[in-house]
Amino acid sequence: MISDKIRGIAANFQIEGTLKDAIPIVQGHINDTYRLICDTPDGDRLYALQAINQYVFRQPQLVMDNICSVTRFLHDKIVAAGGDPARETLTVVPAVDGKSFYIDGDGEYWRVYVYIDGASTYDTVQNAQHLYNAGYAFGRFQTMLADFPIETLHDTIPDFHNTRKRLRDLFDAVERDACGRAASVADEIEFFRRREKEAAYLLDMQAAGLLPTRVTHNDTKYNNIMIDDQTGEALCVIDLDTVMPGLSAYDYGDAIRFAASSAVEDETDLSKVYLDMSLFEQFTGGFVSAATGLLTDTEMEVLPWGARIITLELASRFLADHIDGDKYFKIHRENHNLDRARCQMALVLDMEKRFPEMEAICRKYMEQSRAKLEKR
Ligand code: GN1
Ligand code: MG
Repeated sequence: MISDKIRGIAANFQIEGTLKDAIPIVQGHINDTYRLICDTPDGDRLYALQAINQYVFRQPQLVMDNICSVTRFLHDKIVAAGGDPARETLTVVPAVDGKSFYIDGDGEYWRVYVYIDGASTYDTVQNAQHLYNAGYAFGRFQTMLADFPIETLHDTIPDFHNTRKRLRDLFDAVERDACGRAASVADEIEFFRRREKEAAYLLDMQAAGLLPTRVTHNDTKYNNIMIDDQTGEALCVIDLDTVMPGLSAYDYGDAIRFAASSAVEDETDLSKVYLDMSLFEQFTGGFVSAATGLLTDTEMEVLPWGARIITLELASRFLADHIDGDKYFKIHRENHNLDRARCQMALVLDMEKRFPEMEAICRKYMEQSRAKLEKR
């Protein structure tokens, strides 16, 4: 069943064939997505239709500008390398008027991508090789964008990974206490007060010129990688909404936070939540090997900090949203954002415990892949 609304919206895009189905797909905490199936003489054509969440993205046209310029750039690089751009990067399908989005009667912004067929996303890691490949793909994503004109990117969510400010935002939410929830999470709030200084560690290094600002993805969850059903290769990095100038350690770290955790992001049994070191190792091996030659020594050295701080940051964002009344992240049950915050806090605690081990693993792969590069 296709609703009249979705049919009307789809008609405003340059899609091929006749729309025969529109299936809602549950994906991410932010945007609403449908898979469109269109009948053409050459068989079905698949598309992803998405409503851009305007509470999160205040200027959707700037998000689309970034996505269009980045995917065009990647397209050309992939072609030059002899790859298949239709499967290895997102392709924006223009609206009938040529724009990269369509605004419906309610003022909602919609966009369409070519749906990449024969590949899947996963919420949990199916096998170690997939994870190595995902690490490689996120590392390569940065490498491919190393010479992208960074000054042309819009800051679509200002201070997105400004961890110092994220913690301050949490403390402001506590002050406002919009729903009267702050008192019940006093211990959690204290957890962040004790970590205020280290939250700014990487930002301070960036400000001091010790870490370069790169074109980064900024939302490197494992389910933002499409894995080829046949080969198991990490085919395509998706969800480019937050491509912005950022720190490579945060891209690495956010992927570790999600994929190398022993548990799902909202696990309520905290005894199940820890950093799985064998998953950590797999992802790190892939990422470091793709990023060697690009990342500086200092960037490599701080990768474990990226994981620890980005996990702390997201925990603070979930807790702030819980205190504010669940306005930002979609929730599926009562206290969902609080559960998510507690789970991420448990992961931070475990990373603190295992930190020397994390550093040793990163160092090992850095040395290995540097030796390989020198031999060539
Ligand atoms: C959101 O798009 P999605 O749902 O994967 C969020 C990320 C968080 C993530 C946590 C724009 O990402 O920053 O890390 O949830 N995206 C935005 O699962 O805020
Ligand atoms: Mg996203």
